[in-house]
Amino acid sequence: MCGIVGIVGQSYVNQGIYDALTVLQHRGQDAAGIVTCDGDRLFLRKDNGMVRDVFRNRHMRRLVGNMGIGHVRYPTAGTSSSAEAQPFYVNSPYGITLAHNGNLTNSAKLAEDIFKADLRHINTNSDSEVLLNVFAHELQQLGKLVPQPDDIFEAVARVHSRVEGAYAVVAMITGYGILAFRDPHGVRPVCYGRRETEQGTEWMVASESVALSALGFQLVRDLAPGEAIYLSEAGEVYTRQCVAEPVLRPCIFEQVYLARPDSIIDGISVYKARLRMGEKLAEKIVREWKDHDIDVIIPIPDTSRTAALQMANYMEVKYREGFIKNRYIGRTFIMPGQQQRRKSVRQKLNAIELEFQGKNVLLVDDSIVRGTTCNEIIQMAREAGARKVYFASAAPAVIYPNVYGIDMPSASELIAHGRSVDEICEKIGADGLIYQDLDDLVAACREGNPAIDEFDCSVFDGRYVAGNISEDYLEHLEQQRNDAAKAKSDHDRNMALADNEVMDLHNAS
Ligand code: PIN
Repeated sequence: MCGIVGIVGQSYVNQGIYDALTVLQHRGQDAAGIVTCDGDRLFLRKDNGMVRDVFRNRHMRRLVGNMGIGHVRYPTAGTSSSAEAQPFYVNSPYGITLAHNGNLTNSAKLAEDIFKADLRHINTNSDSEVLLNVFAHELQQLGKLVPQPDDIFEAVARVHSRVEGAYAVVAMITGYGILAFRDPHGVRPVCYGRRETEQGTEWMVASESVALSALGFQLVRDLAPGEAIYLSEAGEVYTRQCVAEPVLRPCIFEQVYLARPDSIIDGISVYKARLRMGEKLAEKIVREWKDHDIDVIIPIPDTSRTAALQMANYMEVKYREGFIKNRYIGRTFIMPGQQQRRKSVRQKLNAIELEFQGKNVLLVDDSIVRGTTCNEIIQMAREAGARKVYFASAAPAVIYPNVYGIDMPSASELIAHGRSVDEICEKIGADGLIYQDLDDLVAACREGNPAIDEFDCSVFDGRYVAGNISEDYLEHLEQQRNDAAKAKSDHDRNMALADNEVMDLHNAS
């Protein structure tokens, strides 16, 4: 998962993009980048790290220009070297920079085509670089000295016909404008908005509306699936549907956990959707655990708070903050995946014993993925004196890997893969476990926008809405994502970080 932003302003946009990236930081903490355009010159700064660490004063001073794009990256397998921080750049045609959120499921085939048929060179393992080169190639094929909006939209239409998967893209054409587009199923989110200033109107595109509202921009709307928006440097706005049969199938996991609660995605208030998830789950508990003996509902911070609060209201059970999160956590050096995760839970959360002593507690989390943290947290609740520890997940069981840009583990690492609810309950060491039903999750989200027929629920039901997901592809993913592969990429990343200190070709550092 990643965050994207683009601004066409009336004055320098460096601070605005930086601020927007900090607001989108929850979408990716692994790397960050900004590129700005001043006349016919580009200025790029990108590196591994959090936004506040990547951009220092000296970088910000050099990121001049009234338009620019930015990106925050979440680590996915094969994308941890700083050379794969975004935005990416190609010099022909016009000089194009691009950043994206999502995952191209035919990236390997496209990379081959780009090399053999389009005669372009790809220098990283990043599918964003692939996407950029496909777009650049298609725009170049139109052979215009000055690109018009029609040309840009035609190139986007051709990208859609070649590319498979989920992608929300922001790109900048040097000296001309900013472009954003969304895949034909609208799996990943992207919206746009405007802000009036004394000098005139400013435009912004972003992954989530919270980036707009935090900067004083008014949300105009989400991009439709398959739609593109082009904001010229002069501030003209063009939008165009670039696929013949768009269907909106937004990722439901954005509503469950990925997005900030103060965002509105495809017309759905994430906060309200989470309240409704709580209510539906509470209904299920009351239905299925008729004579429950729960004394207190305790959320596992932060995401689950909204749902847990509503559950407590509905069930007329006390709501208490029993775990306090440490906001300042140091790094864990050289520890393999599983061991590191265990240690980091204890560093992150601490129990307030008096909320647990002698009580039957219901712990609520937004989802259970690997199940390692809930195992640890249940033990912590028992050590804090809880009599019984029940566990509730505001999302259904996560059974299938994600192929649309969320960094989920491989199927074999998902605790619910191939296990019944009772088996999972035993494995995490709870006295009872309850999951949200998928129909209820969908209903909780749809209530915010009944015009959405379906969501991408692939991690819960294994149906990949954008199609063409073969067993081979899933097998390849399994190998890429297991802990051993991660350990290797961590090693590669450390080497790349060391390299980066002496070899930094593009960066405005
Ligand atoms: C964490 C949100 N949420 C907590 C992410 C843990 C699954 N995990 C998904 C639960 S926060 S595990 O609120 O953003 O801090 O099942 O993989 O152990």
